[in-house]
Amino acid sequence: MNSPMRHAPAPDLLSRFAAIVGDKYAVTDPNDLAPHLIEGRGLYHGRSAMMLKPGSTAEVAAILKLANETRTAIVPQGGNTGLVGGQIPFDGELILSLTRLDKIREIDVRSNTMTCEAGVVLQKAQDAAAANDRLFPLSLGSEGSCTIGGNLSSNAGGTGALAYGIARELMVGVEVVLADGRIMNLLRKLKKDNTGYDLRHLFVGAEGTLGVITAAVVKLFPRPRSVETAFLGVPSPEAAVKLLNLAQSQIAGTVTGFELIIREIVEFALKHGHNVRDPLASKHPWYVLMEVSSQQAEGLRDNLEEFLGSAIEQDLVTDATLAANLDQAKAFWHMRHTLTEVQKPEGGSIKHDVSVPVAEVPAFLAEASDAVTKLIPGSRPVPFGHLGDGNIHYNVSQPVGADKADFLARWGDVNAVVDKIVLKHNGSISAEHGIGRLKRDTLPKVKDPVALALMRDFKRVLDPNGILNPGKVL
Ligand code: 2HG
Ligand code: ZN
Repeated sequence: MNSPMRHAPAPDLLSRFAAIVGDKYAVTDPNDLAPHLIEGRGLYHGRSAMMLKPGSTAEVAAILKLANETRTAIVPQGGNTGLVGGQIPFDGELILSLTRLDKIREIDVRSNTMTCEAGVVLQKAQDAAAANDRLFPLSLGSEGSCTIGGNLSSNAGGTGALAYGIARELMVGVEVVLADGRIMNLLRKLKKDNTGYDLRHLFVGAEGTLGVITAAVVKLFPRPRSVETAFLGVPSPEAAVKLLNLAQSQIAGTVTGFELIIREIVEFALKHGHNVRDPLASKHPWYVLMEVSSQQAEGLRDNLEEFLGSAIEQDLVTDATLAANLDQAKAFWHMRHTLTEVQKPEGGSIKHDVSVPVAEVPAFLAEASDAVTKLIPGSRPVPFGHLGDGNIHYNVSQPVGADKADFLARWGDVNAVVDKIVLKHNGSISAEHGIGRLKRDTLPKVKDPVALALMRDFKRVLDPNGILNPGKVL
């Protein structure tokens, strides 16, 4: 594969790119570029001479055509909320911001589909679906700023995946601009379309390395007529798994959320979060935030109360509080979504976004905590995550009073210990955040070698000049 340009493009080339979008949308002011060069965790700082903000798919196509002809590397960016550095220009690549492609092109309530451009903010998509009495169920902590294009490119998971599926499963059709500027229009609304290779899924989860997603058709669902939310104290992850299985088989409604949270990170939230209150009167080692939804307007609360009564009898739940109203339910979710932020004031945090089969989660948690605290005495594992998907954010905070840089220097060591346990349990080292730059060097150690070779082949075919998000994933 040819290497793309690693140095800043010459001024006359930058002018040619700027001419495609117009000067107003070719950002070069360092102050305006700055927020696009760093990511939320502050792990990476990139550099770039220009951010292009195209206003149409045709402009994206023109940009990629020129980039391909001139071997200019491009990093696509949506809301810049990615957690593995996939959206950061590490070597002076031009940033291709999709945020101006922010139109919802169509909501088809009878086919239950919505056609969104890549830059539509997730919350706007959710709100538009709700305004049409439909549900778009993708839900993430960053939903106020992440975009549909980024969600699909990173194959986001989030809290609704348990019932409704991950981003890949919510995508029905897609429009992609290829590295050479060709536009591939697969914007169909069809569940069944058996016309040869299904190319749509190549671009979902590819983190912008195979093409640039400019629009997508996503699935809509009927809006639940009743939703109940409960915050539960549970004695152990083992009890939480049993509770999940019981809920899935017993409740006459769908379990639409099942988040496991360790007490220690609830303490972080109480200490550092805004408007966070301890949801239960006494402390519990673990919590489950559970949501159930039904198409019946009546009866769900009674079902849930009855279910929790029997769960308490079976010692699966030690204390429970049901949201009395929508505001309280929002407060529970607010606490859940604040968990990433509240780790920051506690100093360095070494992250693992991993998955194991649901049944293996308790063993994984016990083994990982044992190994990590042996490796770094005093380090504080604060696991939480989407138990219903076997997806745990196995984050480890630095020992109190330790030096942050010294602790973060152990990132690789801690990852190695945790990843080994993940693999032992037939899990994945990246459940929902992707590979990006963060896990690029780990991927070859864990991926089936034939699959990895095929991934490289696809990359060569689709991006022979290596201009699309170089150095990410592969
Ligand atoms: C979440 O589930 C996100 O809140 C981020 O995936 C988790 O902080 C993290 O590692
Ligand atoms: Zn998550």
